[in-house]
Amino acid sequence: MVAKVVMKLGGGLITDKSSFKVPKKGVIDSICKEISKIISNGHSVTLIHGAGSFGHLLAKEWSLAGGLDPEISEQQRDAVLRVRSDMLELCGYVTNSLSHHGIKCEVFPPSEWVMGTGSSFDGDLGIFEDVPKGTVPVSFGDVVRVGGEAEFGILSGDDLMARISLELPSVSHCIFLLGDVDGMMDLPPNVEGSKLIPIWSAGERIETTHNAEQDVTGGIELKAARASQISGGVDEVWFINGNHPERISQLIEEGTTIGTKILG
Ligand code: IP8
Repeated sequence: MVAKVVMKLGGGLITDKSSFKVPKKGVIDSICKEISKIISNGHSVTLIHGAGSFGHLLAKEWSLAGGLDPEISEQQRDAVLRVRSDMLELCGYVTNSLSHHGIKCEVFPPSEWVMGTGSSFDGDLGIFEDVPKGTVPVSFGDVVRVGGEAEFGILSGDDLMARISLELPSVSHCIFLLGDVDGMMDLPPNVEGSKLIPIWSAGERIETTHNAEQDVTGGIELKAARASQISGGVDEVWFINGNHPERISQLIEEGTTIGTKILG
């Protein structure tokens, strides 16, 4: 069976979240190598990535998620431009690595085609479908335009995942690649004795720690909510450790792997 895969590289996976604009190039490269394998096996991939320290630190510093604050509007507008340019820079690390592995890609920065935040944003998702066969469309969490006085807001890559996975025809796999954790855990991953939850259904409680100091979007809670929404329309929705990219092929070719399968 040919798989149609929508995949998100988490910001904490591809950047060092606590140090401003430090990419994890080795991790990016090993995932892009895996993507080239998946493409050469005849499957298709749409790629989304998070912001990590290329977006969340400045967005937090200048409260960009809350929209325009007249008292600091000048600094905010400057920060909007910087975050957009930093996100393009991070995306460049991903696309350079894809090219290095012989994969063609097309980048769609949300600042150019999205209006509004959250999963009901406006934007033509058809652009992801219109790329030539074998080309990987790439997009990411970004600062986007919003209507009214707020002027701008933050669109999470998780919202892009939900809309793309549910609205593009016949998506078979929706995969969230996480950093340093095998999937959804029953306790915060840094707590001793925390165990992987192999199958998770919406409504089952998980104990999480969300680092609101670094993260302006919703962390694992938003991801879990979006993932269970997606599982209403896509059969294979998974959280997988992005430090073990071979698990992606294993899931696609063998039907299962180490990770958390999300049910609606
Ligand atoms: O890391 C957030 O995207 P996410 C985007 O996918 C910015 O939640 C610019 C902070």
